[in-house]
Amino acid sequence: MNTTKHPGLDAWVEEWESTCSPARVVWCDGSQREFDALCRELVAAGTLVPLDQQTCPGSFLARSDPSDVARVEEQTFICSNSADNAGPTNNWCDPNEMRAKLRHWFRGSMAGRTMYVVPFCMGPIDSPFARIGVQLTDSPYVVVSMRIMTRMGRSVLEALGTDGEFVRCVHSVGAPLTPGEVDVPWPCDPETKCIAHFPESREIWSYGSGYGGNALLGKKCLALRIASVIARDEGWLAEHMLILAVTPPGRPKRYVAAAFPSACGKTNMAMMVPTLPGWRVETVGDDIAWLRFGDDGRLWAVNPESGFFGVAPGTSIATNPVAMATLKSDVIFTNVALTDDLNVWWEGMDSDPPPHLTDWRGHDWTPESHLPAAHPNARFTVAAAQCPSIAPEWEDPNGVPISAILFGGRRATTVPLIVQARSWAHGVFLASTMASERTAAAAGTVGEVRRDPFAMLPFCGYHMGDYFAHWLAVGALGDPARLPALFFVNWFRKGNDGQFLWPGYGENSRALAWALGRVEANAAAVDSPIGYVPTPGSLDLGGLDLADAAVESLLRVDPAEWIAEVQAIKTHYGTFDRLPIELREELHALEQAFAVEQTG
Ligand code: GTP
Ligand code: SPV
Ligand code: MN
Repeated sequence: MNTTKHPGLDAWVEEWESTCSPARVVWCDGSQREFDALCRELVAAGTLVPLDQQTCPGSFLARSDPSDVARVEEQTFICSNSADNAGPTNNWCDPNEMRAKLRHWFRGSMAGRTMYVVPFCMGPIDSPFARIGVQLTDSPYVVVSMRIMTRMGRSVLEALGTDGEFVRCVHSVGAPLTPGEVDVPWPCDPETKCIAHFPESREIWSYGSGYGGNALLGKKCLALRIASVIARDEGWLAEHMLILAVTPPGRPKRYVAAAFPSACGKTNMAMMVPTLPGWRVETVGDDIAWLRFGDDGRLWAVNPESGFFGVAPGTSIATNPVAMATLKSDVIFTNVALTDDLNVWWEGMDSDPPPHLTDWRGHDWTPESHLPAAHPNARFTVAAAQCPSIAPEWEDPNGVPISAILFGGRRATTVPLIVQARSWAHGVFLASTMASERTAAAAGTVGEVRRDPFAMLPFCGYHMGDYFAHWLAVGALGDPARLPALFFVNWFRKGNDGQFLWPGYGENSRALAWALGRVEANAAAVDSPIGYVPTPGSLDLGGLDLADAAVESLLRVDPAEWIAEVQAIKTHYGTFDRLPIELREELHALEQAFAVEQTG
């Protein structure tokens, strides 16, 4: 067996080898050659289907097991030493109990398979933000995905040296092979899955799933759940945010981060093509941001990932041409539909589907079929470097300085297009009340409104009340003049006809422009009980065919809706045993403001 210069790493790999009993162990070097060889093996195994090499060079389609299509929040655990530290929004299990249970499941779980050792780095390897992980996995699909999504391979082992720290990540699809057994294209454990995090020892143990955030452990598990704990301890922030650069005509470039829940528009916004003439948006990251203070007192952000694992359905030339251009080659598509000429298709790509497709389950599909051809959580995995709008500075080891942070979810009612918080604490309050209609990104009922504070409900590795306190503390450390301005946004408000009031996508540049106008202190606003709302005249709506009534509805702070919202926020806050007093005060002030408005 290959051994490194790092005895701690070697010993850990040996320990898991003896638990999981793989047929062999392979140390990944991260080379193109290794990637190509793994893709060939995956094609031979039926996991990957090569797409047409003229139209989609270097691209493949994978179809998952129907039981394994999204993150499994019910089976995701924060195993902190004390249940109190996981808080009311996380599943908790005693770490010793969880270790014993999972050890038992992992015993022999890799039989007949290869155990890959995947050293990876989140953040540019030369960045002070960078964090190293090593993932053991028996899924070659995960290995090739990790090579796209993270900086992976030999250079990471070199950076680790003889005693460098790394997050220990163990992953098995939970499908051991008996001698002579024929493998299936997407091995997993259809019944039993468990994603366990041990925040104190910085470990991740994932069993039974090969899909997305359950299995690519650098992403949600390390860069959000474990990193949020490290960030709390060290005074920085690990967030479910996109990062973009925006350059208005004749004005300097600025950087904006935005937290939206899963499948609520981060990838789209990060790749936005502004409809405002002369404006330019460049992409820094589409899902995760790590933010910390620079020496200049501003908050600087890096994207810890090196690829996009983006939602396919709804992506089209009309909605996201930059993503479509990014997907020209070298993509791993998962759970999209396949055309008869080996191209991909999904709902929302074209107005008319082709007459025949193979759907995400591998079945024949025609436009008469009742089920979607692509799974609603079908995704593409692609290198960020091949995105035409990628900002040249996206890998800057120091990150980029953030001028504004937007928070938003999918709300058919109540929440206006954009509101600016009055202060950092008020912004923390608004973000703590965020809610969104559930999407297909996680198992559960799509459409139901749930509170998703900071878009971090499924991703905070500790007590959400402490997380709010941490945000307040970060704000208190900063110079208010240098902190990013905070905004609450909603692209998804609907009219009485049930249709979206706002066209979204590139038109969101109009809200972005107003936010920059507020940062630069020249955009007008109305002081409403929930914060500063644009005056209709302060939003640049030139060239947009939008009725005055629609604009009024989009910007409306409806007292009846907000009085109901205040009650819903009280219920939400009632679930927290630890809630910073400042947030209760903000809620009280909001309730009072509406009471005064009603009587006054
Ligand atoms: P995760 O990767 O799950 O964290 O999601 P995300 O926040 O990056 O979501 P993404 O940008 O992939 O968008 C998900 C869905 O929302 C897609 O179907 C988009 O077409 C749709 N969407 C994105 N932006 C807008 C918008 O401005 N308006 C409307 N109506 N839909 C949007
Ligand atoms: C999300 O669900 O927010 C994602 C996809 O970005 S996954 O990596 O599967 O969590
Ligand atoms: Mn996400």
